[in-house]
Amino acid sequence: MSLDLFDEAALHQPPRVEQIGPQTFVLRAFALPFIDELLPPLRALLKVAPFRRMVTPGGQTMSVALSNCGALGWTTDARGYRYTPLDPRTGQPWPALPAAFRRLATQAAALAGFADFIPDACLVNRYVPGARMSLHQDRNERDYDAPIVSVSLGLPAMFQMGGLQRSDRPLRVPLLHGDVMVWGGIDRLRFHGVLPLKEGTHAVMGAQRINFTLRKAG
Ligand code: MD6
Ligand code: FE
Repeated sequence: MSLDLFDEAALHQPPRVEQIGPQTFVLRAFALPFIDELLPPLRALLKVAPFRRMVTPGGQTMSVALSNCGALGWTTDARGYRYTPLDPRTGQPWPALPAAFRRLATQAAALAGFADFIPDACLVNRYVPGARMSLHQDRNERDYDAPIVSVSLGLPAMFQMGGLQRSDRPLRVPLLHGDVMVWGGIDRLRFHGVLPLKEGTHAVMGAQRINFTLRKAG
């Protein structure tokens, strides 16, 4: 992959840490030094477990397409949301969590004050222009002590970080290629979502945003 001068410069900046809640942090450009180690395993896992649009228990087909890697993968269907060890499409285990994903997650979590984070699940989300994620809480994980580490690649998105009540007015956080969000502790159950993705083409990722969130689910 070739970098333009801007990317090349960004690669050598210290991480810019923005605190947007008591235990919520945006680590600007944190994933950029990892990109060359992230993209080949990402492509490989998507061959084994391609993106698919899942149906919510309410019967809506999600605009975001999903895949997973790691010991557990998040799925939804008419019966509800849950983590499963097998890809329901194939009956096979989800692809292994790539080592670079795990390293990135552990380092990002540490920078945000969560020592020794070892993820066992990684949900991979694909947004094309128009795709969105409505406000939700992440509450299918077994314990809420572990943080969540979320990596944004490709087109910019407007993330909404709400409060502990659905009715709390969300803060808008623009997330760019390489940004990493970490949240946990007393912020773990905050409502959040993503506004509809704007049209565009990203130099590295094309006309899409890929987000992956690393969790300890089991
Ligand atoms: C997204 N992310 O950024 C959707 N959940 O595409 C999430 O729903 C999310 O980024 C929990 C923690 C971090 C996240
Ligand atoms: Fe979420």
